[in-house]
Amino acid sequence: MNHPAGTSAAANAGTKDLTITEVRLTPVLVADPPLLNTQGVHQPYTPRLIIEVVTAGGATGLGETYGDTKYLELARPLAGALTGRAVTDLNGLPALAAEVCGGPAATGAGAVDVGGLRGVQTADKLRLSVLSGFEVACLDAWGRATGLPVHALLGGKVRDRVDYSAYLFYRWAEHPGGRGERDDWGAALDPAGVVAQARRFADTYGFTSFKLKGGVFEPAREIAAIRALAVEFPGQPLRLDPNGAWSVPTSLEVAHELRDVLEYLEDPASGTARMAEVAAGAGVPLATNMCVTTFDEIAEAFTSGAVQIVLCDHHYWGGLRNTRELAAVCRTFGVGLSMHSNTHLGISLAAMTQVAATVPHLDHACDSHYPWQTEDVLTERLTFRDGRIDVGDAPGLGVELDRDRLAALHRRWLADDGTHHDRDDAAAMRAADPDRVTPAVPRW
Ligand code: GKR
Ligand code: MG
Repeated sequence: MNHPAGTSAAANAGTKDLTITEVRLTPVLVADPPLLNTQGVHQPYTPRLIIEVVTAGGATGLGETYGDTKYLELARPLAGALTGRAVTDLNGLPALAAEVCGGPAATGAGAVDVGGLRGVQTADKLRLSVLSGFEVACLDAWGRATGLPVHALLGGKVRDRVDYSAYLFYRWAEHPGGRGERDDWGAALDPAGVVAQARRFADTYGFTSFKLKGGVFEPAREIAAIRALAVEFPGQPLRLDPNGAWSVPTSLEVAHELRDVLEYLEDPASGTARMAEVAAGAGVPLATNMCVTTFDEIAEAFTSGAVQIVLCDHHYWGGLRNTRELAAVCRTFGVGLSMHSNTHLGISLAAMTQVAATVPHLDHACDSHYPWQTEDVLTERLTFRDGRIDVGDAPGLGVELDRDRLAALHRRWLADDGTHHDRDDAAAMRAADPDRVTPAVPRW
């Protein structure tokens, strides 16, 4: 990498030529703890892509998205095609991406494997995830150049703080073979471990709602963990998300067991049809970030009553403005809105916070993996206080890139033999336990 120094908002303020002169892509590997899910375990390092969009006026906007190979392959042609366009031309981005990244036919139409955690994936969805990072970078550059926060470019904030929930995971104390970075969280494999983890989240960050990633152990064990959380945090919102690991009867059993304490049950079963069957008898709202992750999937899910809450995610939906469009559709249908998170850094957290601040009926605290990521590419990490992040009025996203940190995480990516260039939780679990068979869905 050979980057010019300086992306400070102050340096960029007042520089109004918004033509894009350069786009820089920097893949990085970020330390990730051994968090468990129904597919397997997080690898010691996870790939992310940092995007920088530079304008003729000298503003540099930051974006972040998935860094796996299939995303990088789409990001490279899009980065090349952006030069000469204006950062304000956001409505032109989807057509440009379709043109230069290839349509579904060119990139392999239909469902492709995605590790079972994100629902059916298509080339369109991949492209939207790539596009989202560029849209955020353009908005950041535009905001820096004009002195406006991103939320102002989206129409203005309706709240000054965004609520987040604690994202609890069953986890091992360390990665198999002691690989990767160490942390001091210890193992969480039973109700007591989950409660201890939740207590630390509450005491450290002030979170008042809690989501447990489920689908790891047999449902009775996960029911016991939620019950233990309900005793420790009476009346506080609790969520359980097995990523579609359960059959319809199992989903209904769990829903009946926990309906007095759950705020919502997230993706108990896989696919819209099964979710609709569960929703009909669950007695607790169902949320999803798996069966509704694109506009095409909305009609069937909403008309069949399969979901009562959609977890928006600007990476999935193609950016901050599409997230607002999703919010409007949800509002129209009386469907609630929450926010999904995957492993991410501070640029994405800033983008999530900016868009969340502009959506009036974001009725639930947002998810964020961020507390699990102790490394970042920012000069200053974002901080949760009372479970919230303040929505500032600094230009753009209001965050600054630390080039040394970016370079260090990029060097790790360069030095990697490819093992961590593509997230694969199932492979990481097989490496830890060669007898492990990747579970079929439904698992229970
Ligand atoms: O990081 O293990 C994980 C999660 O399972 C993640 O991959 C999911 O996308 O957090 C996500 C979810 O809510 O389904
Ligand atoms: Mg989920």
